[in-house]
Amino acid sequence: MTKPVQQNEPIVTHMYSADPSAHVFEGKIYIYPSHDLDQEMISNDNGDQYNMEDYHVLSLEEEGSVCVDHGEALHLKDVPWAKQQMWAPDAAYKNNTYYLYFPARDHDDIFRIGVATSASPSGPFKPEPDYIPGSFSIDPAVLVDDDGKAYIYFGGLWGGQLEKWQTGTFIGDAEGPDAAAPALGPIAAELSEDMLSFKSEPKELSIVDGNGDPILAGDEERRYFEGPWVHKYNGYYYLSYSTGTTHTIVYAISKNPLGPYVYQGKILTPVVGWTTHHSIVQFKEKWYLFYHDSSLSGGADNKRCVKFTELKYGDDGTIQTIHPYKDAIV
Ligand code: FUB
Repeated sequence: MTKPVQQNEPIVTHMYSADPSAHVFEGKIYIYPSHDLDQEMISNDNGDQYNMEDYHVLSLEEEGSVCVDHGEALHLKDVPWAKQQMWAPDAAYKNNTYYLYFPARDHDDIFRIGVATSASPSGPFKPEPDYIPGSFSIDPAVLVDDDGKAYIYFGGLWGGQLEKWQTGTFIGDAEGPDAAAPALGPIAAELSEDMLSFKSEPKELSIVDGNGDPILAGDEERRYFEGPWVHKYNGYYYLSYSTGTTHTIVYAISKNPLGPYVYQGKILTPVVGWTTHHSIVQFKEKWYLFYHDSSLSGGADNKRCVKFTELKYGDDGTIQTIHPYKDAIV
């Protein structure tokens, strides 16, 4: 890619990319996306169409620069425990090491979360031989807090199998809660010092409304679906996520990384395509939302493209809702 990238444009067009996790490492914005394959797949609620096999790391020197593809950073064939579907990853830096966290189905078709390490933010990453003990479901996101403690957030409904873990073990035919019951929340755990295992037992995060009442499973405009991301702003932890069936990125805040989180509002209105997935990062004086849509492929669910746009806060810490196509014809 040799063209400078502007806001709300695909950051790369030589391949399909999705699920961007953006971080500032070594003075640049590094983006850890999924790599959607250019193949026709039948779309279903199980997510079989997202049949990805590897990760490429991308980077931007700054807004308006050319996006660099650093090449393949990890491939399915090099991960002994993984069978298929390398979905949304994230990266973190600690102990002079870069860590890539990624979900995949194991040889029993159960989603687990693996970790791979590198001395460089662009990889290549060397996977641990087994998945993180006790891990399950999809969409890991890692926050290394100001005090050095690291937290991992994960979980996704439907193809992400979160419903199947409500008893603590995998029940293949388990359904989600009734519409009037509290929704399932994302799962969170503190990571060990070496970042390779859970220090604390993974626990479900509580997301409540302004009265302290849990968001209900039938409240599809606000309930958690997948794609958690936690960032800090003015001393608050902001948990943002996709609402799945209503295709919106929303957020909730807390004074504690492990919640409870109080629902606030919408960050991103629906994009072209079924899935919506994002990350939020500060670079120099600005905050950015990285997101994806399916505009590059003309709407194919499994062929998405990563974009970014500026994210702004109100004086009270609320995030201004972003309408990505406001002045554009898509
Ligand atoms: O890319 C595969 C899956 O689609 C991700 O894990 C979800 O967050 C959704 O974007």
